[in-house]
Amino acid sequence: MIDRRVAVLALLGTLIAPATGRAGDAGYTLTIEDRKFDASEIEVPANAKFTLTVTNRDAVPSEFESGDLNREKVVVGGGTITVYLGPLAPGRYVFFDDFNPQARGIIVAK
Ligand SMILES: [Cu+2]
Repeated sequence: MIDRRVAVLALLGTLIAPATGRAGDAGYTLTIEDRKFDASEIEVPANAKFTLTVTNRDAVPSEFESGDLNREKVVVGGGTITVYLGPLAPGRYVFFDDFNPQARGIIVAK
């Protein structure tokens, strides 16, 4: 019963996703390794939606956080998250790992 529900939800997810307009959005990747962001600076087009895929190669959890972007999302050790962002006005948007705040990076929208 539960399995069937999960299957239906998964199917709905694949059907609904393209309708949101996300499918054609540009995608960027960010890796957390040795408790640092790679890359620490990402350039994106201003005024356009995009996705940011964050993979944590460390064993300890991280939290992708940005007051500038109004986002906060845990990335478990070995895990990957997708963050939906934009459209952003031209500018610089700082992000950091809230579990290790020395790890910082910036998104530059141009
Ligand atoms: Cu936080």
